[in-house]
Amino acid sequence: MRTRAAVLREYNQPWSVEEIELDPPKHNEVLVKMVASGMCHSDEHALDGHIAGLVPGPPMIGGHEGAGIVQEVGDGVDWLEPGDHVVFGFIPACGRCPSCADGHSNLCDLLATFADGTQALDGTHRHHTLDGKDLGLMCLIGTFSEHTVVNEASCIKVDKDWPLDKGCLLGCGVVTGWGSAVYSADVQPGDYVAVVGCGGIGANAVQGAAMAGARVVAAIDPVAFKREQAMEFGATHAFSSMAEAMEKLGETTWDRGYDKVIMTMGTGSAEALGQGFNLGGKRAKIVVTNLHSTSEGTINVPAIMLTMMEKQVIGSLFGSANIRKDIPRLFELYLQGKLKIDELITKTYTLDQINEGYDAMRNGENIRGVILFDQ
Ligand code: CXF
Ligand code: ZN
Repeated sequence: MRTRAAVLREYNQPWSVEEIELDPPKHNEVLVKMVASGMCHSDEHALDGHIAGLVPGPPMIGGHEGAGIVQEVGDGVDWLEPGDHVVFGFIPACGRCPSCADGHSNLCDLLATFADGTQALDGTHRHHTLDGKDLGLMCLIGTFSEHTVVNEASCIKVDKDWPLDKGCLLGCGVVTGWGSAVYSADVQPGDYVAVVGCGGIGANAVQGAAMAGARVVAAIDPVAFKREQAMEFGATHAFSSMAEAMEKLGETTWDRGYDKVIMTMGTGSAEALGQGFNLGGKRAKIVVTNLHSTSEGTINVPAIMLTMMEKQVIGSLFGSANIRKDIPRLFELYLQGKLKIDELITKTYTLDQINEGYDAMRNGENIRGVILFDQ
C-alpha cells in the first residue's frame, strides 16, 4: 500500500514528508493506522547525527512515541485484531529474553535491532521509498507515518475509550520521565529532588517525584516558560541554571545537597553531568536519563566523591519502567486526574507541519508538540 511518512533523507536537513510504499505485516507483525505521535527530542538527535550508530542513518522514518489502531495482523498474532487500540513502547518487550524475564523489559534484547532499523526478529524492511530503497525505522516503529508495520512486541493494547491523542505520550516521554523519578531515582517521601531540564521528559520526572512524595522538587531550566510549567507539574522551586540551584542549596536542602538529581536535558554533556553530580549530597543518586552524543567518550565527575560521599551515577532507559505494566497504569492515573498529560501538549501539528513543530522545540516553545493524523 501507499502511505505518507516523514523521512530523514540527510542529516541536518528538514524532515521530508513523502509518499512511501508499505508491505503487509508478516509473521508476528501488525499494520497500524497512526492516530497521534509525540515529537520527542530523540528524533532531533537522530536528525542531527548525535545518536548515529544507535539508530539508523538516512533514509529512515522518524518517530518513536505513538499510538494508533490496528488494521491488519500477520500470522502468529493471536492477541490483537483489527480495530484494537495500541500505544507503542519505544523499546519492545519480547517477554522471552533474560532482561524481560528478569523484570527489566526496558533493556529487552530486541534493542540490538535498533541500529539496523529493520523489523525486529526478521531483519528485513516493510517500508520503502517509491524508488525502491529500504527505509529504516526509528526504534523499530517509525511513528511519523500515517501507517506503519511493527512487531507485536512493540504494542500495548489499551481500552478503546481511552484517548490516543494523549496516550501517545506514554510511548516515551511520560513513562521515561515518571519512571526516572519513581524507579531509577527511587524517590522516597521527604527526598530533596532536582530535575535538570524541564521539557517533555523533565516535566514528567517532576510529576513522578512529586507523586512519590518528595519534600523539595527543584526544576532547573533556562527557559522561563518551562520553569512555570514545571511548577504546575509539582515543582516546589525553579532555578534557571544549576549554578543558581547550587547557590540556593542552603535554602532548598539545608546545605545537605539533593538526594536525587535527575538529568533530563535536551542533550547531556560531560560538563553538565559534573554540575549535576555536585548538586547531589551524601549517598545521592544522579540519574542520567538524557542522551549524550554517541561521540562523547568521557564524563566529568570528581570520582573521589563517589567514594567519600557514596554518590551513585545511574543510567536510566525508558525510566527503568515496564511497558506492559506501566503504560496502562499511567494511562489510568491520567484518566483518574492524578497524572497530567493534557498540559504537556503545548501544540498539535499535522504531519506536513512536522518541521514547524521541531523549529518550535528548538526554540524552547514546546513542552511537547504532537502530530495528529487525519482519521
Ligand atoms: C531514545 C533512546 C535511544 C534511542 C532513541 C530513543 N529514547 C527516548 O527518547
Ligand atoms: Zn523519546
